[in-house]
Amino acid sequence: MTTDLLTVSSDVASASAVASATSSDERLRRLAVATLDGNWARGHTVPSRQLYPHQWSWDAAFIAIGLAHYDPARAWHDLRSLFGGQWADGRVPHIVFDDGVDEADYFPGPAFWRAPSPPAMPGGATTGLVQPPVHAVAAWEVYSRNPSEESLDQLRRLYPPLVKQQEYLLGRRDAGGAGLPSIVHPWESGLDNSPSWDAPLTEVPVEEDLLRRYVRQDLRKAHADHRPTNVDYCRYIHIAETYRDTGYADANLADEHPFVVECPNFAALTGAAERALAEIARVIGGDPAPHLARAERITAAILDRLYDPINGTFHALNVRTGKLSPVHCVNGLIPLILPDLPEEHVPGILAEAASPRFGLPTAAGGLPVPSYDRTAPDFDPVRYWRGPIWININWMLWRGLRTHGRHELAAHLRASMLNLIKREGCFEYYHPDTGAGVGAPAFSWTAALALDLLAA
Ligand code: 2M8
Repeated sequence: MTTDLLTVSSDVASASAVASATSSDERLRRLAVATLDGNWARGHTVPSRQLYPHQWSWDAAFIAIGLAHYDPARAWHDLRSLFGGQWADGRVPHIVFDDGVDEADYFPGPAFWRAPSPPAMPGGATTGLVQPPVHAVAAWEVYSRNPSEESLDQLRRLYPPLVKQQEYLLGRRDAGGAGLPSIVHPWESGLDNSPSWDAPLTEVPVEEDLLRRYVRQDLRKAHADHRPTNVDYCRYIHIAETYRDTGYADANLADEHPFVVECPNFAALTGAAERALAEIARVIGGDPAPHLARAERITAAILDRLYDPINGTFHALNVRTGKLSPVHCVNGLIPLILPDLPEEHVPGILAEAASPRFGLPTAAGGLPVPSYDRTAPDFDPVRYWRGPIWININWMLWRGLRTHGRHELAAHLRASMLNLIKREGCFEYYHPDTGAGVGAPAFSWTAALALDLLAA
C-alpha cells in the first residue's frame, strides 16, 4: 500500500515536472515568436526596435534560423532582403538601411557611408563593411527544416549571391595572402569592442573632434557603461572614414589601411559557409567539390595562422604586424564548429572553455560562457563584448560541441542558455555573474536562437 502511494505520488510529481517543463518551453516559444514578430519592420526583421532600427547582416542569418521554425517564407524573405543590398563586388553589407527611418535614429547612417548605389541594388542604402558570413549556414538550416519545392527554389536563387559573397571575402579581402578573410573594422567582426582588437587599435589615432562632428545615437538609448567608450568610437569613425575615402577599394589593405585583422570566429564561419554551400550545391544539382576543397583550405589556414600552441586555442592575428593577440576571447573557441578541425585540437579548446576563464558548464546548472576571459583584470561584466554573455556565440559553441561528439557538454550548454532566457527574457546580452539581462530587451537573435535550441 505504502509502495503504491509512493508510486502514485512520484508519478504525479514527475507528470507535473513534465507539465511545467513543457509549459516553460511553450512560454519561451511564445515569447520568442512575439519578439520576432514585434521586430518585423517594413519588410525585414530588425535586431531591436530600440537600438538597431535597420537590417543587420549576421543578425539576419540568425533570425532566419529562428524563423525557419515557424515562418520559413519570412526567413527566405529576410535573407533575400539582405542580399538585395549586395554590392557588385560581392560584399554583403553589414547594414542595409531602411529608408523610412530618420538619419538621426542611428549613427553612422547612410549619409556617413556614402556607399555606391548601383541600379542593380534595389535594396537601398548600405554600409561598405561586412559581417561574419553566417548566411549560407542559415539558408541550409531553413531548407533542411522545410525541404519543400518552394525552399529548393529559394536555395537556387540564393546560391549564386552566397557564392559571390564568399568569393569577395576569400578574394579581395585576403589581405594577408594566406587564404583567410581580413576584417578591416571592428564592426565587421560582430564582436565590436572585443579585447581582441585592443592591440591593433592602439595604432589607430584618436581624433576627439570626430565626436564634435558626429553624434553617437546609441548613448541616447543605452547606458554609456554598457556601450563601447568614446575613445573606441573615435577610432571606429576614423577607420570607417579612411575606408570610405578610398571608395572601399580593398587595394593594399595590409600596407595602407589602419586596421587589418584575421579573426578566428569570422574565419571559422567562412569555412562553415563553404561546407553549407557544398550541401546546397548537392541538392540543387551543383558541384560540392570546390566548396569542400575551399573549406579544407580555410581550416588549414586557421590552424597555420591563428593557432597558439602554448594556449591550445585560437587568437586574432594583426595582419599589419604579424602578431597574434595575447588575450583570451570567446572567438578563440569558435573554430570548434569546423568538422575537419583535427581531433587533437579539440581538447585544447574544451580545456580553455571549461577553465575559470570561461566556465563552460560541465554539469547541470551554471551560466553560458562570457565573451571574454573572466580572470583578466579588464574583464568588464556589462560592457558589451568585453565580458557579457551573448547567445549567438554560445549557440555556435553548442553546435561545435555537437559536431565533435561532445553531446553531454552540448546538452549542459543548451540547458544553461534556455534557463537563462526563460528567466530573464530575450535580451541582447546577459551579465556574466548574475545572469541579469542587459542591453536591448526583445532582441531578435536571442529569440531566434532560443527557438532553434527549443527544437533540438
Ligand atoms: C552591434 O553592432 C552595431 C554596429 O554594427 C552597434 O553597436 O551599433 C554588434 O553587437 C553586432 O554584432 C550586431 O550585429 C549589431 C546589431 O545587433 O549590434
